[in-house]
Amino acid sequence: MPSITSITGRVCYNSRGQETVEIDVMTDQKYLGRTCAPSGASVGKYEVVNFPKNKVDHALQMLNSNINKFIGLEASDTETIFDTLRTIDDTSDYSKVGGAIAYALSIAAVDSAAKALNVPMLKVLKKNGIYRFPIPLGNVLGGGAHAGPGTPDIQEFLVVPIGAKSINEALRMNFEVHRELKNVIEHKDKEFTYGRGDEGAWAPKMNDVEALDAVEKACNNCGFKIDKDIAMGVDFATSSLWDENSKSYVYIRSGRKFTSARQIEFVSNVIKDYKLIYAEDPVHEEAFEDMAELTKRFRNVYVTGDDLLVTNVERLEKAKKYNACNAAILKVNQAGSLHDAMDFSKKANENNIRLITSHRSGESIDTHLVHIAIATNSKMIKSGVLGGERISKLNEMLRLSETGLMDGMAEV
Ligand code: 2PG
Ligand code: MG
Repeated sequence: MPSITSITGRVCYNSRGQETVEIDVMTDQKYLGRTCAPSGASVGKYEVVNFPKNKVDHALQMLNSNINKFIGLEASDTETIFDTLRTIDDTSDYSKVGGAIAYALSIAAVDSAAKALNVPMLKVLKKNGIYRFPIPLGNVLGGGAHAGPGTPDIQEFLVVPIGAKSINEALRMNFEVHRELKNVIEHKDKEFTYGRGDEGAWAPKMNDVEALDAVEKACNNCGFKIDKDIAMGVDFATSSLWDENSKSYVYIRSGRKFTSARQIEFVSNVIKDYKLIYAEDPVHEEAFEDMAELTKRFRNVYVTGDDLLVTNVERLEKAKKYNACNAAILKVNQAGSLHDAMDFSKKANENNIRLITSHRSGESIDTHLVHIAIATNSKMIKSGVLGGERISKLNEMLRLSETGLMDGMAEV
């Protein structure tokens, strides 16, 4: 069994050029596992702390003074690594060591174990059974916390290639829509600069409805039948819009202000008008009852909790009590270590809450996300469309399609 022989941490940069940590875990003195911690721009209130006291250096000091505790541990044993992390940091939000260290260390360990065992990482996380590709959600147009003034208030307009028979076809469909969307936007706005947001989605001067229309038009222009070949999805990311003082959703760019009831009607109309298959965080992170109302209204839609759940088992249990959602985002760095996230995925799967494994807007070129998505039986994966840090994950799925391990696409 591969055991950890050395650990090295360093300061690195994410795709937004922000400081983060990268950790190397060496197993049996020769198998290198390496992981860089990502970070979000629209961060849920209940996510774990990324860096203690907001300082990357502080996180690395915490790592360096505790490395010995991890030497000799079995690298594939996510639970023992979690237990050991917990001897250093017993806070519920990883505020002593930082979620970034918990994330990078726990994933790098499994990465090195996979190399030592000479198997793809997904095999270490899920030893046997059926492996299916999650449907790649293509973020083709964006605004909110991921783009600048003039762009939509809504964060992500997504396409879901539901009719694709293979991962390659699914990726091609997403690229095609992204490409055609550029023409659609340019037609409407002659001064379009081809600007893109943090995740590679187009960031045009448009309001939310114009953006929805543009994505729909791009799908049609590509010859894709909406609801059959491709479907639309939206990450409303409404915790960024919610104003606790006035108890309303403030759409600053379009100058609208919605009560909770009006927000539910707005989302319902968007779901119906654009036949959405996917609606993420349509109401803010504390609005369990409003989420439940939407889940009740739209049983065939992935009513998905991201900031609502923050990959946290207790929040999932609360959501279950309210019947608040039928799908959940899985972001390892919201939870801390890989074991925390695997535990969450197990509970979600047991409760028929469908999983969508997701990147963060500030990413690295790491590809572990894909293995985690497959090993957790995720139905979909959010990893963007364009940009090296997005493409790295998409290409990893193509490589995996050559292994003979994979059994087609997940059924949505
Ligand atoms: C989201 C994510 C990823 P961020 O809200 O789902 O798309 O964004 O990483 O900025 O939280
Ligand atoms: Mg989200």
